[in-house]
Amino acid sequence: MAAPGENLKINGERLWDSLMEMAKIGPGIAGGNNRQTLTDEDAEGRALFQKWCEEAGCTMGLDQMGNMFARREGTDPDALPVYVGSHLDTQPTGGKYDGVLGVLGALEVIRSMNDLGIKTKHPVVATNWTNEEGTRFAPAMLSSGVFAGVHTQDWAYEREDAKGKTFGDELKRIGWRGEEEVGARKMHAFFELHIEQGPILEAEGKDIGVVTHGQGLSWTQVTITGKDAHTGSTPMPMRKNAGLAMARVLEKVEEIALSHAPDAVGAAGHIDVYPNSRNVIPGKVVFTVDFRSPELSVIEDMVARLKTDAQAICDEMGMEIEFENVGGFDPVAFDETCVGAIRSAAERLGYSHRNIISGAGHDACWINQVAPTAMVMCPCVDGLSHNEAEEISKDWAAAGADVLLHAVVETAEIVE
Ligand code: HGY
Ligand code: MN
Ligand code: MN
Repeated sequence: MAAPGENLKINGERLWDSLMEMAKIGPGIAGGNNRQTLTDEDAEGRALFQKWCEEAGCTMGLDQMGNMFARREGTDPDALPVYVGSHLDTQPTGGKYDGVLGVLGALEVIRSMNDLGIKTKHPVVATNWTNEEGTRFAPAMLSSGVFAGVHTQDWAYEREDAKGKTFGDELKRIGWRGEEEVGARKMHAFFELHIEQGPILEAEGKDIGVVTHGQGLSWTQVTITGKDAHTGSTPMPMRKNAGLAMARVLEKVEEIALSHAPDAVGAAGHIDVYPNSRNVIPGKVVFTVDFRSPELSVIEDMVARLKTDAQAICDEMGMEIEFENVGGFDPVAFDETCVGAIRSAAERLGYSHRNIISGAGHDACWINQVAPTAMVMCPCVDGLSHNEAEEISKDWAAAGADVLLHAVVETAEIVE
């Protein structure tokens, strides 16, 4: 396939302006974003994305999980499209770029193709996947998972948030449930631009991460049941303090992850304490242990040891414990041809680059099961993400989108 000339570049100012415009929707309290999935703010962001896509001449498709597909026609309407995108939903204390850079980077690719008068054989489709974060409705990457056949749509629709609202009801409430069958669309390839969400690229002074693999993850929800009691009048030996048991289990989580240093990681980000009253000993705690590693055998070992060690702690303290897997996926190896297109684009454009394994999960990890898929990453300041202070530079964003443009246009086959 003909490769684009090195002079083909996106419009970095326009991309940055679009990022800043989208960041105004669902603002956080410290300069980032709180645009959680299926909220009114999510709906507002979707409408803005659709408006911009239609202004760029795209036609918008919408499936029954609310996944958005903005199609730019190719010269061969029967050719399978090249999809490119990420997610617009954010963490409650999220940054302005996690996911959003990939969706608006995809839009910028289409806008630049229009400016440059580029024709391709394959159509190009800018994509927004619903509920990548999995914060409000677990698990993460829910809708790309349904698209890839990993989850059923009925199961996804029944996912409940902390207030007992279901995914299906909320999707209908915000008016973004489409009619298209989820997964019916077939792809020639899928590309995702994403911030690294880690410190490697910035520390090494690299502009581009060529993502060869994504590490796997496992989310185990743990419920420990002790006994509510008065924090003042209950003698220490008589207590069944579920909060204390959790603290001992979380110490084990740290120990287990460190035993597989340097690649494995482990923590609990979701913790609910009941009744969560200042003068009541917690009778119940529910928390989710997030283990990750590039090696499946390591993930399996960490989860097994969590269960053994946590059960022993609760047996000794006379408490009940339950485990439930609430999400996860095996480590992924991305498509070598697509990864090659990313790497040769970075070389052609003169951007410094290195191979990298994604520490975070992405929609690309599921789409990799149904289409040739690859990711391109840009650095982020101090490797910080899932924090309102998440920051990137305009140049990093532009370099990532330039590489995305080249990989997409090459894969979609330029028509002279
Ligand atoms: O959990 C993840 O890795 C992604 O950010 N949702
Ligand atoms: Mn993301
Ligand atoms: Mn995220």
